[in-house]
Amino acid sequence: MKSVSVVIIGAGPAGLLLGQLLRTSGIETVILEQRSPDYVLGRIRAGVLEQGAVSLMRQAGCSERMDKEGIVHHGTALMVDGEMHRIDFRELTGSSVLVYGQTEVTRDLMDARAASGATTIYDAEDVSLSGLDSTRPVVRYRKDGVEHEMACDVVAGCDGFHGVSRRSIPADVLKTYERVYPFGWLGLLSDTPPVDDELIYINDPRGFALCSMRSQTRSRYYIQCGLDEKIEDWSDERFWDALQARLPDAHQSRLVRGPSIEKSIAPLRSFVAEPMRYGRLFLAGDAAHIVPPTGAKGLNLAASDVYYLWQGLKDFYHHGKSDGLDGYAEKALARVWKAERFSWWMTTMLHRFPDQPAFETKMQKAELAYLFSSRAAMTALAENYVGLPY
Ligand code: FAS
Ligand code: PHB
Repeated sequence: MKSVSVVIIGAGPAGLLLGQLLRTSGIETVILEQRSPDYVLGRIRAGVLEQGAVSLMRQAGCSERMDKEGIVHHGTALMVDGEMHRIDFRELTGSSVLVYGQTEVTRDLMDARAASGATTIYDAEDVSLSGLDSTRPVVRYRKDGVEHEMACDVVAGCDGFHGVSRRSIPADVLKTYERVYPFGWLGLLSDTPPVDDELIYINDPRGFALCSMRSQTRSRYYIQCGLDEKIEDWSDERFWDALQARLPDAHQSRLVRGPSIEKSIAPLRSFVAEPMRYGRLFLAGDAAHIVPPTGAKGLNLAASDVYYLWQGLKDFYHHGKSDGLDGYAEKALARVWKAERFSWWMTTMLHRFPDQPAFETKMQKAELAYLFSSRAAMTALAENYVGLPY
């Protein structure tokens, strides 16, 4: 039976970043991905990197294009009742974020892995895990109709929310926590210039909106929509009209419309699975947790999970010590729950909930009024947004 040190399930950002970092530490991996490379690259998702994620891309040797094309943002704007309020990350925390799309992060990691000659098996079907409570788990999959199996020391479950890894933890061991929000985000990507130099989060009576970007010529927009909305009912023109109505007056005339490159509806949920480890299986990224994208934490949490797992595996293979792996779940979850809180808080504060009671609306307004009146409150938002320490 073929054997390898670490089998990584999933070639999204978590799996690819882990693979690259382990390679820098001389630890061999095989990645199994159920989809094709084009399919993985076709998913349009996150857009903002914390400094921790930026640093890991540099340590993985995959940062050349990111450092050249990424856009440093020293703040963001929140627009409430037509008034713009800037949160100055640099002044409040001395830090910043980098605007660089997840698609580009994934592409850079894919290219680096291909150049390294490490094995990534795309279109791997029916991946299954066994022996997770032994010291030599076995991973099985089918490729081009042929069944394969691999023995390994460790399985890294980086296969996202719908993957097989979390489902491989016995039901009587796994505990999940979830909140599903009564709305989604309708996102549009267009080759048009952004409406502002920084992101704008909008709390409008018609619903939330977000003006983001991928570059100076490519914009990413979101508007809050009902869970019953269907993408086929949203022409580009209908999207642009709905977005424009939610923009601050000064930005109305600056909105440049253009054909959508991508348009999709994403549901919003908060979700955490505990423990993030079962025997020799370690969950990382969306396989273990989901946040509503309002706080731009999803991709960044995958990065911090990967950092902790990389450190634990280095100790295991280089020094024969397992305390890094034994402490992985607790350490990762401590940061996950703080990001879950921040993402829930940003979502609750900036969205209009269907049939929102008047008291909740008053609470939202008081929360926002306090935020903009208090340096301490704005510093709290800023330090969570730029990323809490690993
Ligand atoms: P991913 O889901 O990216 O990757 C998992 C990989 O595993 C996939 O390629 C999948 O094909 C593969 N896989 C699944 N099951 C498998 C199996 N059985 N066998 C083999 N492979 C398997 N985050 C933000 O910060 N901002 C955003 O705006 C944002 N928008 C999002 C929109 C959507 C629709 C979604 C779903 C997520 C969004 N996120 C956003 C979060 C997102 O960026 C994730 O946090 C990020 O993709 C996490 O990366 P991974 O953990 O690698 O999971
Ligand atoms: C994005 O650019 O896709 C993006 C940015 C910030 C968020 C969510 C999404 O909070």
